[in-house]
Amino acid sequence: MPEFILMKICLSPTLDKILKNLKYSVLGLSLFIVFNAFAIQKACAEANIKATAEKQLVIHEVEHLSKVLTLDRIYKSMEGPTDNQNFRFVESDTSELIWLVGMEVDIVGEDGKTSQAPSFLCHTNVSFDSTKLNSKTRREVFGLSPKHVLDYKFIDMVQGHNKIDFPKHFGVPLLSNEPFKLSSMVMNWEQRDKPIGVMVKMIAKYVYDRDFDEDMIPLLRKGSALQVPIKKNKTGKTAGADSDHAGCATEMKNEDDGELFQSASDANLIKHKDGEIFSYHWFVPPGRHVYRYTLDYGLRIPWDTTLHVIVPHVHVYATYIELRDLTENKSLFKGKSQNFKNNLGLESLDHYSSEQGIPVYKDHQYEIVTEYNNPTKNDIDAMAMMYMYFRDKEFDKKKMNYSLIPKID
Ligand SMILES: [Cu+2]
Repeated sequence: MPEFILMKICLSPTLDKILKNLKYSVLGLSLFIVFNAFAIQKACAEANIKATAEKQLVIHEVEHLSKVLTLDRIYKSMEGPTDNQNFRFVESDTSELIWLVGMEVDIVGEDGKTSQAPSFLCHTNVSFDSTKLNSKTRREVFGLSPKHVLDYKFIDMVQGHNKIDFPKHFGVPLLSNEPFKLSSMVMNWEQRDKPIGVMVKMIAKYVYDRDFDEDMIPLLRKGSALQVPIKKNKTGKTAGADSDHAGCATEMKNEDDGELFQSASDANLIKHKDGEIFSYHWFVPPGRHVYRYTLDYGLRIPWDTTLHVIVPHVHVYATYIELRDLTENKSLFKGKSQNFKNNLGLESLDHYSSEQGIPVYKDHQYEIVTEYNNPTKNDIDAMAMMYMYFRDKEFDKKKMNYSLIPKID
């Protein structure tokens, strides 16, 4: 008990905290001082060292609530009510360097406080707003070359994975008052008697660069998705299925085994160089199926570097998602997923986070593999993505040019 109080006081230099602690512990502390003066001196000296070190770990949080989103019927993945808002970490006219170090997303009730089922979350993401700060200007401000290409989004929180903390001293460099877009979607697997209103609460964690004596390690985020080729239907038209996929005309052909699949939405179709159409949102028939996809442009990194964080995204009934280095024929990461007991949503999904990281190469070939085990009699929709954070070999805060920051409304 005395050690705890002592440490707390030593580590809490503000007067009000000291007084508060003293108020509740004056007797214990007095006795402790009388009998342990030398020990206090020594412990305080140690605590001061800790306090100095702690200065480097002042993590600020900014909280944001979506509008109320009403769930009045079944909404599957990617079909639920959404909220789109503008977002800044710090409301200020002056810009300074901050580092995003983590994020947490929770579902709450209409009061903005009461916890609701995490399975209502489809996704929350934060992206750059190029209409307010275009990528060319942003690169110049951050002192980056044209080969340093940012993905549109820089953080995604998804069902089964609603919290991420980057490894210690790693972060994504941002301007404190930079304008971003914040987008959230909820979903609902159950038929309900009454509509339910929920809000998405997002807490972003950041640190000020000025609070650090040593340099943070910059992270660059790149997302990669498993894609499945879609075969044109008999009319020559390539299209996705309707959301209820009744009368669906689109066939997806897995080239490896000739099995036929269906695209789950028109919005996620991608035309490849050879003209073939792919989708990263598809239907899985009943039973167990493995899908593999070689990433066309590798990991899309401009340098050989290390991979420190992987946040995967799969839908319910996925059993795992894996990243493989095909050049070296080895598995780099395999994340297993777990459904809720009632099978209505993803309860958990392994992620990867490491200070040491995994060596990755700009010229290697990589593959994403996933397995879905569909126990129902119907097709279910699927995705398999990885949001990866690489050590950024180019960013150097000494090359930042704040004078190039345009006036942003
Ligand atoms: Cu998805």
